[in-house]
Parts: sequence; C-alpha cells; structure tokens
Amino acid sequence: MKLFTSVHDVTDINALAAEALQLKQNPYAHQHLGKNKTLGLVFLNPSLRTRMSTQKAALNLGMNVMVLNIDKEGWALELQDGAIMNGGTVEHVREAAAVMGQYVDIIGVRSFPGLKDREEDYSEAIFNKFVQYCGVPVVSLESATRHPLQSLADLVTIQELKKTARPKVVLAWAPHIKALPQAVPNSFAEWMCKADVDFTIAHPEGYELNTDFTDGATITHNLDEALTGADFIYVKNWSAYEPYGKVLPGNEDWMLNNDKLKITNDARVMHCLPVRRNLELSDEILDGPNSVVIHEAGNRVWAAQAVLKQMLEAI
Ligand code: SN0
Repeated sequence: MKLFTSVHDVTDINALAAEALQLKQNPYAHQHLGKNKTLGLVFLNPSLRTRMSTQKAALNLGMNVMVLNIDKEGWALELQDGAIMNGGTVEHVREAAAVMGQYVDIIGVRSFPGLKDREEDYSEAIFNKFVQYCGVPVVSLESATRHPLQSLADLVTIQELKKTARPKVVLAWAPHIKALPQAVPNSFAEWMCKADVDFTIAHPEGYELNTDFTDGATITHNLDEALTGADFIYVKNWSAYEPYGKVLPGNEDWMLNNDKLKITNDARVMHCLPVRRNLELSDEILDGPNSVVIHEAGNRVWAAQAVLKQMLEAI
C-alpha cells in the first residue's frame, strides 16, 4: 500500500481488519519491517487518539517517529498555488512537503476542512498537495472529507464485538453547538457500505451526507425506527452538506440516552471521540455498560499498525 486516504485504497477490508486483530494478539512480531524507517506525523489541527495511536503503532513495528504540529511549530504555511507571499505566510506547502519527504519514509497528514468552500474541501486540495509534493507514501490522519484510520478501527471493533454474522449498524446523528466536519460520518458510511453489515443512517432533515459516501445504506429521519433491533450505534455529529458547513436549529432530542437504548438489541454504543458529554451523548450512556468508546479508541493502534505494516512491506 502506497497511499491510505479512503476505503478505495484497500483491496480487501475484511483481510485488513483481520490483520489488525492479529497484530493485537502479537504486536511486536514485525519489528524488522520498521528498523531504520521513520514515520513523520504532520498536524495542521489538534489530535489526541490519532497522534498517540499512530505513534504507538509505528513504535510496535520498530519505526522511529517524528511529530510536527505544523500549525503551531512550523513556519506559517502557504497552501494556495500561485500566491504572492507578501503577507503572513512564510513557506509554501510545495517546499515544506518536499523537504519532509527527504527526512522520513512515510508521512501522515491531518488537515481538517475549512467548512466554508465545499468544492475546495471536497477536492481535498490541501491533503493532495502533501501527496503530490512529499514523494513518499502518505497516510491520512483525517482529511477534509474522510478519516480512514478511524473507520478501519471502527470496522475492527465491530468485527471483534459482534454477536451475529451480519449485525445491524446505525450511524446516528447527534446534536452539537459547533459546525463539525462530515469526514468521520462520510468515512464510516463508505466503510460500512462495503462491510458485511446491515447499515442504516439516521439524521434529522437537512443533514443528508454526500451520496458518494452512502450508496447502499438505508437512510431515515426517524431515529426510533433506525434504532429498533440495532446491534451497534455509531453516534456522531456533523454539519450540513447543504447549506454547507451550517448547524441547523433544533434537534436537541437526538441525543442518545438509556430510554432510547431499550428498543435496540442491547446495542454497543460507539463514538470516535472527543465527545461532548450531555450534548452529543449522555453521561448514563458513556458511563454505562453499553459504551465501547474506550475499547474502540484502543483499537486505533491495531488499525494504524495494519496500515503501516502494509506500507512498510511496499517500500
Ligand atoms: C473532529 C471531527 O471531525 O468531528 C475530530 C474527530 C476525530 N471533532 C472535532 O473537531 C470536535 C470539536 C469540538 O469542539 O467538539
């Protein structure tokens, strides 16, 4: 694997998830692969799980890791082609990415959407510039429209915890006060549409996702209908795709609580984190027996390790 930006970069998602679960059993078996290889992690936005789990995955594989919070510690980065750089930006991404490619063997990049210009965000302009100019394999640490390491960890978690061959999985929109990216739900949807699950998306009217990511899913505006018989509930807020990046008024009653859990098949509750308690998800769910959010976050290591292993094998 030379590029990991979406489900389309993976030939067999079940095999990749199985590999992640094997690595969980035997984390240090492949240290020869990473010997004298360096991973660079470049952040244009905050991170906790992605940073620590990807770093741990690389260390398990015997790699060295360098982390650059380029938004805070690098030179102010220019991202526009053709810019006359007589303002605040100091270094163009063309040089920055190319130089980083001289120092590391694989680069991970995190770059959130601006949520202002839909076309620019959905063209993945910033992420693709890193891919174009760094000259080494690139793994997405969440780009404008996708978060594939999260989605792989979510698939791993579902495969690991499912009690039936084809579980019912529900992506359930949740309230938030801020406009959040569509990256996590887009990505989760495109992975679930390819997975061996019965997949439903529930959201209030106005929160339709781009259909490129949801082909094959059942989509409903009725949360109760979606939750009936669910085995997994994936809770996530996202802002509207149309009007782009907006928070629509109302819908506070979409927050999941124990009452709503009763109509499920004792569903496991997932969330990519960070989660705002008692806004997106109630304390009673997060502190209750059905929450698997910490377990899910733990699986981020094995997902990242499976991807890095396949990249190291291809170098
Ligand atoms: C990001 C998102 O894409 O939703 C990262 C998730 C892995 N989440 C946030 O930006 C949360 C910000 C907030 O203020 O709650």
